[in-house]
Amino acid sequence: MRTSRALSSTARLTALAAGAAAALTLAAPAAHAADPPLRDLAAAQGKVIGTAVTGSKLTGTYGDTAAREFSSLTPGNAMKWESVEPTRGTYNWAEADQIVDFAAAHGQQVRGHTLVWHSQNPGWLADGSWTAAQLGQLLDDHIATEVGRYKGRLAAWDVVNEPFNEDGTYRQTLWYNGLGTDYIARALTDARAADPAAKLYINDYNVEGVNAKSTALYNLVKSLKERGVPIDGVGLQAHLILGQVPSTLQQNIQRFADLGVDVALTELDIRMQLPADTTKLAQQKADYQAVVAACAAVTRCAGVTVWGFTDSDSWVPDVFQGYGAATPYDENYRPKPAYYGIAKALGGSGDGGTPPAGACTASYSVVNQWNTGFTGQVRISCSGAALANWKASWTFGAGQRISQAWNATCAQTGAAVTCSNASYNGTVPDGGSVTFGFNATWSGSGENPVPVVTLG
Ligand code: 9MR
Repeated sequence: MRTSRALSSTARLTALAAGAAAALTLAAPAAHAADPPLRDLAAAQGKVIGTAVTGSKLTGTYGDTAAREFSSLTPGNAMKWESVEPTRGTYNWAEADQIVDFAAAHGQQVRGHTLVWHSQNPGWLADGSWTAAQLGQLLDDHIATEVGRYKGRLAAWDVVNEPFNEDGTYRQTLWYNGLGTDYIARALTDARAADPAAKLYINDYNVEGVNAKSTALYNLVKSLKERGVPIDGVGLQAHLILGQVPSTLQQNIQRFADLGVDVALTELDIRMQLPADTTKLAQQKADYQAVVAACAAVTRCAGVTVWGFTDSDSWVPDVFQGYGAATPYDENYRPKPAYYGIAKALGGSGDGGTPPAGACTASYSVVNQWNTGFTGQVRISCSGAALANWKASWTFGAGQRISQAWNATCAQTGAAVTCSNASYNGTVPDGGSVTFGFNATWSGSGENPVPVVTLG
């Protein structure tokens, strides 16, 4: 499924740029309020705050932020079967090792993800026709090899991922079809044998609230406990939609805790329809805060992991067309209101992330794209302030050139673009906005971050 991330670069450009968050202003908000980093706030509550990461990105601002803010890392893809054993018997541990080493260097835990799943399996495994005995042996060997490799270095493993359908029946997978429901107990037993110190989890999505699927998971965990099968925790992935945090989240966490297992929110993101605006970002802050607060309220909730900390490293725009902006940082690593919602739920002040009163701000979005170009739009909005004449500037990605503009006069020197008002729209009143647009050609082949627009 790596291919799903390898969308055409123009599609990717749109996916990224369409999520453009509001950018700057005449009076810049501080990048961070007085609160300490999230990992320090979480530690004070006895909780872990984690993020999924991509190994190749762990340098520069991405690496600095991952290290500073988070106390746990989950490899987003690096430990999946197709990543570690693409060809039978040929292993590639490079990215997984890199992430585990990075975590050790920064005093972070690692959640292993994931050992037994129906997706992201190598072709040789997924397409093979195996007897039950062969399949069982493959499962045993895979777990012994991978868990054994990181023995003593990982805090937890998502041993079994996504075993249920929405109605609470078992998902028909390679494993279920070949081995029956017992594949789950077998995988957990194998994992315990390979690393007795790692906490062993079953992880699934749409199990955050009390519903048929989470009740099936509950019944499974209960019966595994009764049978003495090693199970230490449940992972509630929490791929949520704006404004739809389940009202039974805390109650659901509590019922698993009462069974005698830990609970972790393992893949939190909260997607919204693009483009983002201040109202949606404020709702997202409230949603993030509610989710993290539900975990903070239950002693056995170990912590929360976000599924990518920046909108530039999120699976959402690739999979849910028109949706994105799902993480706590924007594409340029600026904390969004959601970041402050997390901080607040972890006992911080949560102050920050909202533009100061009396500011004019500009946001950039791509509204259309084609093979060789795209149409962009910039909206300048004022609240508690006004503009008489405006000028909006940003830096294009490599290979992008403005070819035509409307409602503004634009010029480009190198990658620097400056647009100034037309004769009829120089005034942006308090409480009002002005929008201008442009066409640009595009010949780059890489991903371009969303430009930050500066008003002056
Ligand atoms: O973030 C992962 C993305 O890069 C992959 O393309 C995708 C393929 O299914 O898997 C993503 O992570 C998934 C996770 O492993 C399990 N829960 C759902 C996540 C989002 O798809």
